[in-house]
Amino acid sequence: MPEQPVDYVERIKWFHQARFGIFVHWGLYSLLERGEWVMYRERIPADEYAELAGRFTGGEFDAEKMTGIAAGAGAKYMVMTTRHHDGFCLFDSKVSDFTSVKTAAGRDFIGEYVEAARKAGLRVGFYYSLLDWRFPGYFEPDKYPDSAREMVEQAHAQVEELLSNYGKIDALWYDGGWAADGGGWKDTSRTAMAEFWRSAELNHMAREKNPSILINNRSGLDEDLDTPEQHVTASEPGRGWESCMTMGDSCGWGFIRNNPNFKTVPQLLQHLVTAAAGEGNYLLNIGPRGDGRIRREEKERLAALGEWLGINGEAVYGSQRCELPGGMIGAWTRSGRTGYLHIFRWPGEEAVIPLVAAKALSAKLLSTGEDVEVRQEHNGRLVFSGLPKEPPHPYVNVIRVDFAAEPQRMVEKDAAAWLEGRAGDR
Ligand code: JFZ
Repeated sequence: MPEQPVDYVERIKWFHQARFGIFVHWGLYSLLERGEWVMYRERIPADEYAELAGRFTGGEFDAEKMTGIAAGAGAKYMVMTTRHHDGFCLFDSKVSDFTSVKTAAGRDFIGEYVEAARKAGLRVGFYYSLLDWRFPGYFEPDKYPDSAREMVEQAHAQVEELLSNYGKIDALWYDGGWAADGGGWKDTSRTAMAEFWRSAELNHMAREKNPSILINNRSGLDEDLDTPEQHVTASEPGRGWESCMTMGDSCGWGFIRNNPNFKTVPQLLQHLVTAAAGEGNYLLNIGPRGDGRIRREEKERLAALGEWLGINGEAVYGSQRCELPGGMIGAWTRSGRTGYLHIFRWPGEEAVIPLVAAKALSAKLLSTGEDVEVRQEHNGRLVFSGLPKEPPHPYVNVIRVDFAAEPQRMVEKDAAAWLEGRAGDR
């Protein structure tokens, strides 16, 4: 008898604890160094593209190194492309020969990834593209209905393989459920998407195989997780969400040779903190080279994030929403009665947050470990004083504040009361 699906609140606990994951886009396209859409974007014929498999040996792909880099960054899970829109599988499949196991590499990279991730204490996610560009039926389903049907059947078979052959997988990250540009799909709604892929059936099977799995919203059904892409936007409270992002320009998740616009460490940290402040997760992408090596720009940034999380992790992992305003200087996260003020723009010796309707008992600057003087003035103004003139940590500094009650934002009696110093009741 199949196990019963596990209650949502229970299933999603680890995800809320985690807050930070590493996404990996790697495949044949990585060899061409022009992003993961290169086959379609450049209209490379299927046979010509398939020749790349003869060169894809992954000689430098080292799953333990990769998962070590992720764990060192302070990430708690990973999501790796098991196959992207080109249809090339990094796992062993009975229903396809277009895999790394049956071509030059002769390796099951997904198996290696799963084992290494578990060893490193990371949760394991699978990215799986429903669509496969090699099928004419994807682009012209009316003209090639058999091909379209085959493609859908292949997806069902492969998701089943992925959830059968690698033990317990924590997250299933669908992608590519959408209708092709200019293709034969008359109806581009999410309902039509879910009908085309038979997603209800597919996800039912997934949950039978693995009752605690988290499934994202990209098969046309909402399932467990929203997936804002390249921006950090919170879903409504109670709903799981995860913002995925590239470190470089948005055009490429797979390796791009010269990618000059890498985000800075403070930018990445602000995204992570903004996600944590909205009770969501940050899934930050890396795109290894064709041979599997991870580029220096990514390693350096991930190491810096890990260093920061080593000091400030308690303000991020398992974070809750906090009502308090961040003012000009940053954003708040919370854990019960403890508030964490993440300072993005260091104000100097004094920092002020207005409209705080809870008594602050004590405060501490996490980057130095020093206690911070804190007092409360009219209009709920919380004033931290005696701070260092210059930011002690170059990126983001966190002040932890222990409050006597859950830190709530003062409700203003009327919009002008603050002028008299009587914004709220406290
Ligand atoms: C998809 C892929 O096409 C892309 O290659 C990458 O894997 C990314 C993570 O996901 O791209 C998308 C998917 C969804 C949107 C935009 C790009 N969207 O919802 O706006």
